[in-house]
Amino acid sequence: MAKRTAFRTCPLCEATCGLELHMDDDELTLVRGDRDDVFSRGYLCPKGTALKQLEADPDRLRAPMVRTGDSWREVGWDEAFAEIERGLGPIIEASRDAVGVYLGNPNAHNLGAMVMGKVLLQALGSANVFSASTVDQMPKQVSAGLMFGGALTVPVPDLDRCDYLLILGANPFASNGSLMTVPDVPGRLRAIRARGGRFVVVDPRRSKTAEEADEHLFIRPGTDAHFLFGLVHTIIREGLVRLGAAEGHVDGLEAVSRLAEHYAPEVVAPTCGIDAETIRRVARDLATTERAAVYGRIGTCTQEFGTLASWLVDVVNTLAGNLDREGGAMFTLPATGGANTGATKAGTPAGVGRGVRFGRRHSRVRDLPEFFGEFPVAALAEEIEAPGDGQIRALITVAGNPVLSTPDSGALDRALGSLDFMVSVDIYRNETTRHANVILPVPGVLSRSHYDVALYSLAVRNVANYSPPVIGLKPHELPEWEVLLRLAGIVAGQGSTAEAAAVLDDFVLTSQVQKAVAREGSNVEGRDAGELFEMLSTGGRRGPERVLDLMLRTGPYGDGFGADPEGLSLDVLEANPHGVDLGPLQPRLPDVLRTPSGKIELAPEAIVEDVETRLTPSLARHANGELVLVGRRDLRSNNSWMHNLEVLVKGKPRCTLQVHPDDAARLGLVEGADARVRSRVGALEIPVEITDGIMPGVVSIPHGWGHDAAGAEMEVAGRYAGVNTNLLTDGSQLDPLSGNAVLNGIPVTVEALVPAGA
Ligand SMILES: Nc1nc2c(c(=O)[nH]1)N[C@H]1C(S)=C(S)[C@@H](COP(=O)(O)OP(=O)(O)OC[C@H]3O[C@@H](n4cnc5c(=O)[nH]c(N)nc54)[C@H](O)[C@@H]3O)O[C@H]1N2
Ligand SMILES: Nc1nc2c(c(=O)[nH]1)N[C@H]1C(S)=C(S)[C@@H](COP(=O)(O)OP(=O)(O)OC[C@H]3O[C@@H](n4cnc5c(=O)[nH]c(N)nc54)[C@H](O)[C@@H]3O)O[C@H]1N2
Ligand code: SF4
Ligand SMILES: [Mo]
Repeated sequence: MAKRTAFRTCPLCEATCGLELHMDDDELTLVRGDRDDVFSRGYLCPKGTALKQLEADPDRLRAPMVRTGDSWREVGWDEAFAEIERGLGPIIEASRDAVGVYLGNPNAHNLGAMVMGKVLLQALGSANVFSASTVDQMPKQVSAGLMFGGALTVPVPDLDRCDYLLILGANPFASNGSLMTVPDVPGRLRAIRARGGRFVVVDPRRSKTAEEADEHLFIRPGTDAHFLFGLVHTIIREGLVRLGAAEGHVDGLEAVSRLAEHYAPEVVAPTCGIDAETIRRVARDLATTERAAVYGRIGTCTQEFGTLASWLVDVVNTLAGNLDREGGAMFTLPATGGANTGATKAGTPAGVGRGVRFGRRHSRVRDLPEFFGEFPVAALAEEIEAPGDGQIRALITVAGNPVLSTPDSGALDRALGSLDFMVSVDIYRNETTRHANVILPVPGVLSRSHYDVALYSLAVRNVANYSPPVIGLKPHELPEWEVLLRLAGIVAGQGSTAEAAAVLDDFVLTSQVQKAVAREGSNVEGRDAGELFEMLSTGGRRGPERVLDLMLRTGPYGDGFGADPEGLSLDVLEANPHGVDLGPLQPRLPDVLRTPSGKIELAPEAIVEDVETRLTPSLARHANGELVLVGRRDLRSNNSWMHNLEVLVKGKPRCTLQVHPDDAARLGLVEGADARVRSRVGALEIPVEITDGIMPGVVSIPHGWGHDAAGAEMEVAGRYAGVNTNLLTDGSQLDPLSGNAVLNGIPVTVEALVPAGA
């Protein structure tokens, strides 16, 4: 076989770039951007090329590992599963809630986990489910759920047709975009300017995206909701409300007007640090530019008013007539169906659905409500540590590193050390998985298939692209989805054999088939479920592929699309290795809605209450000289887990404390020297980087660092350890509407460790 070229979608971030992989037998020798990819057209970033080093990384786990005390040994799968049955068995027997689960970010980029991961949760039946969502996008899911009726009914900016984009709390030049699936963000943002449009960035830091923008507005951390309300106030006061496509589909406009009265630009300006005239100008630009959109991301979510800011982004989009309009903020129609397809029950008017409900359960210690089936991860440590009925005594982590990624992680680190049993499905022994009793490794990127089930529902074009595995599994490897099914077999009491996993695999397909057959207008509606099951099973497909094939066939393009009368299926995608373009985003109102009223709920009750009880009173807060901490991302990072690749971490240190020159002078901080940073919950020491690219009164530390934990085995990361900023973030600070952690705007004090001039 020797030399060959293969194509696949990069699974490392939300941008879904097509990669051209040069292979020599099973060895990856070169990574390039796939110029024929229908979506990315050859774009890639340094992480994409680092796939080569990731595949070859000697520290990546290749066999299951079992820990005894401080020592680890490699074992076979049978022994690893037997150890897990021994460890989890008695704990489950006492209480299912005693086994917690934490799902990390890479699950969202993993076909096997997306399709099969749920079975593990169902089989376990524990209330104690946590994920990275509550240190990330939960506020957006809550606001979208309340406004539009679905957790993934999130409008995305129609980037390629937009002429004015207001970006808050996002740095897509570094992150490559999030809740906005789009390869080559830099090129597409520059294209807005090239066609005479503009983009404006609101951020307490002058990020790379801000540098490239037409205008950058420094904003005091945590005050996006105030600023956005200032826009709403102006749009209403100046008679600029145009509902456009949303006309006739909106409830709650009056309530919003009433709330907005308190937020005149002059009133919010001293709170958010953006002057009143600028607020008016931005509001007018948004309302009068034909094709305009507001987009907010991590800085607007992981903060004190996360849900309110996320909600207001879409309120502004709606009032300015930019919702569901070309070049505005639009809804997707993903090929795998499910969310956003607009298929309703027979006899239900378009847009009417069940909506969302929260708080069906509450966490044991802090009584925090559940959102979309999970508890805030900020509550994980206390649920492990506080004794009593329902205490978590065992934990399963899948693709997560909460010891670095969740607030007050010093407390979580200690809590994990006190568990009776822990299992991690992961590719490294890192800060989190070092606490596990058993680590189950999964095969590398090249030996798994890929399809972005989650991310295509947020893509700025409707696309579908399937990547088969590039190399085969080695004899001792199990695909990740099968590892998850075998774990599910164990917690279901059916054992961890391949046969038990196969039964669960069939079960997943059967339930999906039954749902499709029962769904109005699903194009297999009313068909014989058994026949359909047989049809999908021919050709030897199993596992996630088989389910994906069903999703595509019964999805909105399954009946035919464009010039293709056959319709989408996995066969079609296999024949199109560069992907299938399903066209630009289309108007979706009202079909996309799922609210009980069938309307866009502009003023949901919970949101109105939060505005009245927390946001409006906070208008009295002005800058008081206190320093606050925010985060940032670097192009060459991926949260906590790609720091073991020398090509990405070498060069000038990236884990630094950014400080404005005025603050540095006042505090006696010296470039390159260490400073001590303290918050209510912790302290750390970190080198200072003085830059006028950050607002006075604000300091910044990136997350995902701090790789000096004893017992982790990531040699390169250990040499570039950095410090863990989540030692400073405070687990008691949550956005109450979503349970999301507050990771930006943390009050801190900073002192020089080596006094200036010493
Ligand atoms: N202060 C602060 N904290 C933050 C953030 C912030 O902006 N500021 N951002 C937050 C955000 S947005 C996120 S998403 C979270 C991320 O939080 P987490 O998901 O907890 O952390 P990651 O660093 O993504 O860790 C991913 C884990 O998955 C493993 N892994 C990688 N690939 C695979 C795979 O294919 N299969 C399996 N089974 N494991 C794999 C890695 O080894 C690593 O252990 O961090 C959050 N934390
Ligand atoms: N290279 C790289 N790419 C990534 C990741 C990574 O770790 N590295 N992580 C991926 C993940 S999991 C996610 S969720 C996405 C996140 O994608 P983005 O949301 O684009 O994340 P950041 O690059 O951290 O940009 C957030 C910006 O918010 C600003 N900010 C902080 N607080 C506030 C505030 O209160 N208000 C406003 N307006 N701004 C504020 C910060 O200064 C920062 O510039 O990136 C993804 N892509
Ligand atoms: S931008 Fe994201 S998807 Fe594209 S190559 Fe980089 S890491 Fe991969
Ligand atoms: Mo994230």
